[in-house]
Amino acid sequence: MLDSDSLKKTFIAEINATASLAELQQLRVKYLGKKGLLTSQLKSLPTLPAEERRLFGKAVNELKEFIEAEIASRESVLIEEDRRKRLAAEAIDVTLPGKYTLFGREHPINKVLREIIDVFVTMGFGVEEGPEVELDYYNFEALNMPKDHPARDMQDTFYITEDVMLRTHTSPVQIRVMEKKKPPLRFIAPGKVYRCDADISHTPMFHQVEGLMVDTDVSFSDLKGVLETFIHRIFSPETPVRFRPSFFPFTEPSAEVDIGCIFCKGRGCQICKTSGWLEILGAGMVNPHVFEMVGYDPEVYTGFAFGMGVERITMLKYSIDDIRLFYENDLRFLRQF
Ligand code: 2NM
Repeated sequence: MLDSDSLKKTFIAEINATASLAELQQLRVKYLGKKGLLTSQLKSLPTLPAEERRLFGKAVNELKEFIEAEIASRESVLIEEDRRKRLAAEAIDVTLPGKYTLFGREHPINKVLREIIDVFVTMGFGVEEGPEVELDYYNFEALNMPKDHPARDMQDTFYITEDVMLRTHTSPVQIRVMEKKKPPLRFIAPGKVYRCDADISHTPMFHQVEGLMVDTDVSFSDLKGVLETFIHRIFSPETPVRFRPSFFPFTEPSAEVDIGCIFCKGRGCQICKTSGWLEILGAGMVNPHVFEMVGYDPEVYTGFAFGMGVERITMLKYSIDDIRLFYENDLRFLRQF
């Protein structure tokens, strides 16, 4: 016998509990499928007495239509719910901050180094490089600084062995090039150098550019012309330049080159120690003894040489008061250049 009412009640409870289209499909199979509850009810139809058959058949059909209609309406509810969930998950919040890409940029020291190289290349100078781990002979001996020379005390050297060290200047590159090539020569040697020193104006590693020009008639006025041109290109064409007598073992005569203080315009301030001038370069005529060391005849050839610290020039160019800022990797500093 068909208990239409209890079957209907069970069905209503079950359909209300369905939470997905998959569950609804399972329910459809359970009631309306080939081996479903309603189909098996209809199988008992031929066994019933004729007068009951009509009523029973009608009840089963009504229940079937009811179930089909309920499933169809539940299906549209679930489809709509599904769509809303999918849209909510796909929603884009256009008020969120965007993802942005951080671009790298050239370090200020490399930027100024490149500008310095460019000025000398424009004046016809070549560019030469050499090892950062250097022999005593190239770093000191050939530059007229023998082992007992007091000038060696001026440089606190990082020694690796007694005869091997981190180069304290790029001058050894000039020696190596002169050993290999005959004059005329005109080149600069940019690169890293090392000195055991650390405070607001010294780092254990810094950058230098040294230059050398050798020919049969190179004069001190050639040196002045080249360095004045360099300074006027790197700073401004109005920058005052002054050459002041000095001493280096590898040049004679030697000079230190000053520019008018860019902070006080020459009036005198704390930075230029009230002198109105700032030292930016060392230079001179190559000492004849250095030429002898590389096999050049000092009676035939003359030459000028100069050297500068790239960090110092960068600090003056951009009014930076502490050299350590270059090597702290603080992006707030590095992004300004
Ligand atoms: C300086 C100042 C003066 C210099 C000399 C030489 C060499 F190898 F040719 F002798 N190279 N660099 C030189 C001269 C460097 O730096 C302050």
